[in-house]
Amino acid sequence: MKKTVNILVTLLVALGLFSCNQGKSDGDKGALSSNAAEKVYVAPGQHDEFYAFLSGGFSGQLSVYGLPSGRLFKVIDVFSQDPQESYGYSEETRPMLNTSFGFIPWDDSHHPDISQTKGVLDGRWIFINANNTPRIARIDLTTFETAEILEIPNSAGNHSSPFVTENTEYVVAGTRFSVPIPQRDMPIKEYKGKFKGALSFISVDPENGGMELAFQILMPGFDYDLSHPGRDKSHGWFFFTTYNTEEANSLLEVNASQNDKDFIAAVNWKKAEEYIKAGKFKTMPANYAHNVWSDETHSATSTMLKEVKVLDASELPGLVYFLPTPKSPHGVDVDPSGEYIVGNGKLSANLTVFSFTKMMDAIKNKKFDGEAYGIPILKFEDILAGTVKQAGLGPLHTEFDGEGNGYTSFFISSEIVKWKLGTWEVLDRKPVYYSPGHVMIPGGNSRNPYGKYLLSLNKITKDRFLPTGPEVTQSCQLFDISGDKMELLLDFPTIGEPHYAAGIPADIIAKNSRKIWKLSENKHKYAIKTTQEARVERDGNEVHVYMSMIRSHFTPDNIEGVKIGDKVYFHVTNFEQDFDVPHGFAIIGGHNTELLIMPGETETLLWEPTKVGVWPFYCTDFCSALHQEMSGYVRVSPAGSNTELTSSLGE
Ligand code: K7E
Ligand code: CUA
Repeated sequence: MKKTVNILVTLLVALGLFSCNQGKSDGDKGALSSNAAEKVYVAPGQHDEFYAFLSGGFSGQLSVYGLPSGRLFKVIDVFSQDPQESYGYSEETRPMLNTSFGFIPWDDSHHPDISQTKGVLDGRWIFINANNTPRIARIDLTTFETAEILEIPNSAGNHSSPFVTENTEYVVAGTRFSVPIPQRDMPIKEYKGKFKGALSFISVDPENGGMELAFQILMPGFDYDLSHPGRDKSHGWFFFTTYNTEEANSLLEVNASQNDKDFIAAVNWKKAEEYIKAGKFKTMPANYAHNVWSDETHSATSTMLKEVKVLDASELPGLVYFLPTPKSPHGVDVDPSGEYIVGNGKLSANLTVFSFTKMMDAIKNKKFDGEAYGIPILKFEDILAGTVKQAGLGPLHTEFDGEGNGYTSFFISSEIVKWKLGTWEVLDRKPVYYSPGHVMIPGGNSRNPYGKYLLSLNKITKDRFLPTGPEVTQSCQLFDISGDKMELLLDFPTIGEPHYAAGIPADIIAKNSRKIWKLSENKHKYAIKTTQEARVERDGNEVHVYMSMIRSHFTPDNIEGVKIGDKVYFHVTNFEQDFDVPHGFAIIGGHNTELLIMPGETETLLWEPTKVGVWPFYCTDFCSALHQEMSGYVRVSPAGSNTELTSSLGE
């Protein structure tokens, strides 16, 4: 009885119906071993052993940390405008944020995943999803910049995304919300049976990473929450959790929790490829943006694409099977061998683990337990590998250490639980502060995890850090998992709400990191290569300033003849060819941001002067002892005046 009450209280806390009074967490200090500080200490001038890429959640960004130190290196602006690097403000980067809904300067990004070759992290690219306006971004890990963004049509709440297959054949994106496909005006009450979910398979060019929406699989109108690829023996399959198999369209917290079991959808994507080859797809009209950054022109282009190939899972045998999984599963995770598929039922105390071998046997022998919308349902008992019993409350996500152990986050009981694959026994548990979402082990979603550290990405911090008003930081906790028992080493604050993270040994990518851009290879339309080319040109009310920057001046630095009503485009090229010498450019009254321009690069700032006068511009990056001298003036005359357009330096 007491247990039932406890479970009830914990559930109420989770549902936000019960005041969460977890109090100050001094109890865990004793759990810190005396040498924890040593284990996270990276001496001055030394480098961290791992990169960790943390999604920003509602910041729409991706932040780059070092492990074990927890030091923040960079925030990559993916779906959000960012003033530091003028991403989404400069003329060159604005097309990256174009969508079929127009310019969207924000999103909710949850899941970074690093590219793989033969099931091992190769560190070439990292992908991340935009939940709100469905998009997938590819970030180049030589530049740590967003290289490509592909909008996903027929999708809504792009959450079960973007996880990569063993050789990065595909990046997969699944819809969280089912919607009318194609979108149309219809009553919401007609949801059941009429709304559909689309699972998107995006092919990735093995040479340059270029993404293309290869095909979509049309599914019943459930919610597709998370996904993971099969690997090794299960390579060729992809697994998606579902909830709301009730197909409720209102009060989901009650109406979508009716069924004892929802499903994991097992998708045979090699079969899908066969169906595509055999022409069994429908071509649907669509409208979605494909935004590509060019390292040659230092500019982005945005193209609208008009159709998509769709496979209907209800009509194509062998494409999808349903694995009944208790109780509104959230995460689905596949162990390094590809044999075990873990369903994390968020309203369940047990973890359900399926066997890929048993699943294949059941499919071969056609042992089904009915169907849903023409998709066969397998029998729970036939495919069950084992259950991790009473491991905790509210399991969300699992990762693996490559030593035969799984690590699962339990949101409600606020702990990480280590358990053994095959025997399903619980080996260790540690409290975390508080309410973990994902856990991350570097390479934990590949054939080859680096099982030294585990990050717990926590939703709530309460008293863990100095207070900063009503909004307090979210955080990570770093554990050493190299021993039998997990050992808490460090708390560190994060940018935004880190839902998930991806980690990789630093030596895989550090050596490829780009240092400068070669000025001689700069193909930007408005680039200049010598100061002789620096100039101003008028084209109607557009003024184009071809400007260079080098320590410690701009060429030109005096400009006259700009008039009210002009659109002034400063095309600024950084002539430096040394590592770590960016210059900035900012002008008074600018309506966007400064520019921060890397050596060899050209960027453009649009300025529309609103006041007559003589207005200064300056370098925003402290670049040399004479940085404060790096400045200039623009004279702005009234509209219609006949001040001649001129530019000069040192006259
Ligand atoms: Cu569990 Cu969006 Cu992966 Cu957050 S999700 S926790
Ligand atoms: Cu250039 Cu400061």
